[in-house]
Amino acid sequence: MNLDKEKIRAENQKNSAAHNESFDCLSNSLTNQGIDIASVIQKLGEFQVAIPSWALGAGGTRFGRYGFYGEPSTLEQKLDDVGLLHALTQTAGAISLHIPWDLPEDYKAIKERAKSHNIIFDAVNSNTFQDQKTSKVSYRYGSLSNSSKASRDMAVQHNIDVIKIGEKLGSKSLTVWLADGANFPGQSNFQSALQHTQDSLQTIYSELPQDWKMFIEYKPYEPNFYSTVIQDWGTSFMLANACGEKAFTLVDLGHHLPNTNIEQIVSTLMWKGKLGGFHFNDSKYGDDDITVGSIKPYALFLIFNELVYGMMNNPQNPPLAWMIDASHNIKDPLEDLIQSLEAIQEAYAKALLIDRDALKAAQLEHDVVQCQEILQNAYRTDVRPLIEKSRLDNGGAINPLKAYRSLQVRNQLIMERGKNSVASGL
Ligand code: LRH
Ligand code: MN
Repeated sequence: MNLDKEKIRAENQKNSAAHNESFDCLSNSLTNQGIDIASVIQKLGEFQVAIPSWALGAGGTRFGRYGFYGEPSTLEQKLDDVGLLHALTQTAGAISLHIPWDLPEDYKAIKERAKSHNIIFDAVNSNTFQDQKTSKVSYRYGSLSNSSKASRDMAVQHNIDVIKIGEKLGSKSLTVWLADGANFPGQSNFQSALQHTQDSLQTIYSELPQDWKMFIEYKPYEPNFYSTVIQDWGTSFMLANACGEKAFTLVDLGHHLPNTNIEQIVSTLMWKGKLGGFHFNDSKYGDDDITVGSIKPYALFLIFNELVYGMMNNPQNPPLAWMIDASHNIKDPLEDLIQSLEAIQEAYAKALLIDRDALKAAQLEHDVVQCQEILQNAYRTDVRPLIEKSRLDNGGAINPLKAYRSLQVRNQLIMERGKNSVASGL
């Protein structure tokens, strides 16, 4: 299914009066504060988030799965769905594939399909947390960290195969997340597990093309519930340094113990030039993988405050990979992703409005109250007219969710794909 620009333009007609009014009001007040809104709108337009190929259908939990009708059951259909999101939001210009869930068959056709939707292939993700039917050995007790050399070799080879697949698609980065760990004290030797992991990652790294990056994703627990080999940012940072300058830490927002100060982790990694990218989502308890900004929008704003500061002051940190990592249990996956993209743009736009000179002055004067006032003045600004303008300028919908519903996109997908199509992934 394609969403042609004409249909989107017609939808925008319905919302343009309200948009123009709120935009004029906001741009006057921001311009009076000396803010260059044209550069804010441009930065929003340039901000492209990769959509996870594993989050275009209903995920489900161990307690069950409630399917969504019209799910994409092929990689082609997944590319079409990301194309829909990008047509409406103009900020979803990439897809992140998970191998083998999304193993391309016809590379030429897949690349043409992506091109037809103006989307590129962002990081490719390896999967050494599930045994494949063809597997000769198992990942039951780990992959890159496994005491069994056969399991380590299989996992290393899989990552090298994933790089080759990514190269054929034009991707420029590999994301490695390991479920490796233990469920009980005494089950594994922490040091040998870490040594095996470091050696295995260095072997994979030695196969990384010159212009590629390797992202090492950390997580404190699940599916192992006593220890995880790459449990926190420090371990990922240490392993990235052990590999080399093309290896970086990937921050998945859901991979932190309660009340972790994630914005300080982001700041530290950018200072060291080792922040590779993000998996955006939100959570109240564990790795809930729910809609970005649906639980802790202020925390997301504080993270973007450090990101904007880092992008202005840390040339040692390369451009970041922005990706969503979500799982949908109760919302239409495309509506959920539209809401996540909106929340990301909102946090970024608010962070771009922070008066950094005034904040620096207040910090140096230890005017703690003023520091908070400066941050919250930006946070309290309703930036939606700026995001709408950025979409409008790039041919998107002023209000993607309204347009998605008004154009009956889900019903059309059901007519095309039927009620029983199931998407691979989480
Ligand atoms: C692990 C994770 C990782 C992916 C998986 C789908 O929790 O965040 O990024 O491989 O989800
Ligand atoms: Mn993730």
